[in-house]
Amino acid sequence: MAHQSDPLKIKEQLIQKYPTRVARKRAQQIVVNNVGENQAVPEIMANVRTTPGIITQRGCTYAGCKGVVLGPTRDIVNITHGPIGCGFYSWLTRRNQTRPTSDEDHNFMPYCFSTDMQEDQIIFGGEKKLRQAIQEAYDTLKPKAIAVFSTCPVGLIGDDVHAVCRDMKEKLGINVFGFSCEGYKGVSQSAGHHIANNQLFKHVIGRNDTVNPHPFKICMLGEYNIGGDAFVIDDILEKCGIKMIATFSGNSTIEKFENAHTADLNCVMCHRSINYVADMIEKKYGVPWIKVNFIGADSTTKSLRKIAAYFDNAELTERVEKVITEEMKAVSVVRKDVKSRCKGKLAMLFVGGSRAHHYQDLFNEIGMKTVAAGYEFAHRDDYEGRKVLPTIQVDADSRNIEELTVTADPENYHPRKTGEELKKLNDEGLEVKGYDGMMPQMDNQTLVIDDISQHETEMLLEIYKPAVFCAGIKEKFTVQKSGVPCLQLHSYDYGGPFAGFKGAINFYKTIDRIVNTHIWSYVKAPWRVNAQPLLEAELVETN
Ligand code: CFM
Repeated sequence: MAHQSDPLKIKEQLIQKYPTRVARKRAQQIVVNNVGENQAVPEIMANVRTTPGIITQRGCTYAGCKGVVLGPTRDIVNITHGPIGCGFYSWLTRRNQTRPTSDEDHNFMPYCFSTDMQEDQIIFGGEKKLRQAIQEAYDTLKPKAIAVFSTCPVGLIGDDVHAVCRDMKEKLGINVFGFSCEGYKGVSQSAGHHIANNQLFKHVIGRNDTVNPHPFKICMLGEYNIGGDAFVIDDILEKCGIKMIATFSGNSTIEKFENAHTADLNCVMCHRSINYVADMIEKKYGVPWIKVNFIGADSTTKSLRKIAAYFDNAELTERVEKVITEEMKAVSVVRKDVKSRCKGKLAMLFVGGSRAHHYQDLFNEIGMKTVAAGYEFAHRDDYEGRKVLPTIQVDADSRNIEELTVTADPENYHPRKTGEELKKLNDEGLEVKGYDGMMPQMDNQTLVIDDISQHETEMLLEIYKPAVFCAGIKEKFTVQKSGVPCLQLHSYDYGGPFAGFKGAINFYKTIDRIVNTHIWSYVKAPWRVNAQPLLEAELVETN
């Protein structure tokens, strides 16, 4: 296929082979970017069901709840109530790291807990076995908290996990709570994030009101410590003199969650997975939130300055600037060198619900161009910006997820800033409670594709031949068989961290190695090596 540069034509090509109805739907999920005045961008269809038969890269609701949001917390025993496969396949595959503070500190992450549901439970109910599993976990490990995650069959047979959790909480005297995060509950893992957020808010956040006297207290929301990213961010903040009360949920503990509402500012890193917690904490406790991004050295600089601007303290600002200057020295040297070899090369990013946006900053820093990008399961606001929230139509699938009604806490609602102060910050350019989304930052004429299919991926690779394709384990090897290197941006393959200044240097070097090696031009898929097909079949007509 000849290289074409008209993205509209390429869009047509991508959907050309689909049946009419499928093509019509995909046409709304594939958009040629066009940034207008006030950062207006075209509308994209997102967070809708994948058409059956299309190979999607999405995960399930259980994965979003158990794997993504709660998985990185080391001292909660997370029990999967369901068949063993659900537990097994969500067992540390995400490379979320943790660092217990001492040998006494619990760390259950290397374990996989499951009720191992069998036919017997499917037919006669699984509540008894769940009760036993909770008891056994308690007797063996004496954890501070136990969480229970429902898988598809649990919802189908109607086990009441919440009633079991309530009983066991009373019996054992520790926090036991459940999640109705059956895999089919939403159109993707995104529903699982929302369910996780709700239950954390209901059962955990706000249980410990002790206020740390530190003047600059923040929480980091939506940073899951993949490949050690949260460690890097923690180090930077510590150098700057900023106190981290809790991270949701990289390297976290249940005690940190319980105390999270005492921070003075929430910094939202992954907007998609955790903006609900940020909103609810603001409503109940008066803690404002800002969007940050620690992926990219320039983005890290910007985010640190945002935090400093919020606290508006001369000493803090000075310290932050000092850290930035020091760290940027090493960054600039490597960046310049790597840029000389990577400039102008093409990148594509199809990842989750925030990284396809954040990592474009890193590519920009070394002069690479993102020609196509998209999320697997994000919503329109992650593409077009939070300003579109009021115009998003709530469909039956979204209505399926509980929307908590949150009001100001009679005792613990303390607005950290007055309305006037917040307005002043906004006027000065520090957008509180805002997120512009991916599209306004992308060039015009680039392709934005929601929930990309395997077929479209293969077409894009053939048309653009990008220098690197960023995705996950499901795509990795088919992409590489087409002669294009694939960097996993979920797990970072075996590498990382990529966050902060040190992570940026690591990323530049990783990309340099990937896009400047020649081996990819020698790769030929087996079916392209042999002129003759390896297998042949004949259509036999039967009556
Ligand atoms: Fe947020 Fe994530 Fe992501 Fe996500 Fe994920 Fe992930 Fe991701 Mo994989 S919480 S939306 S559900 S940044 S596991 S750490 S890499 S798809 S882009």
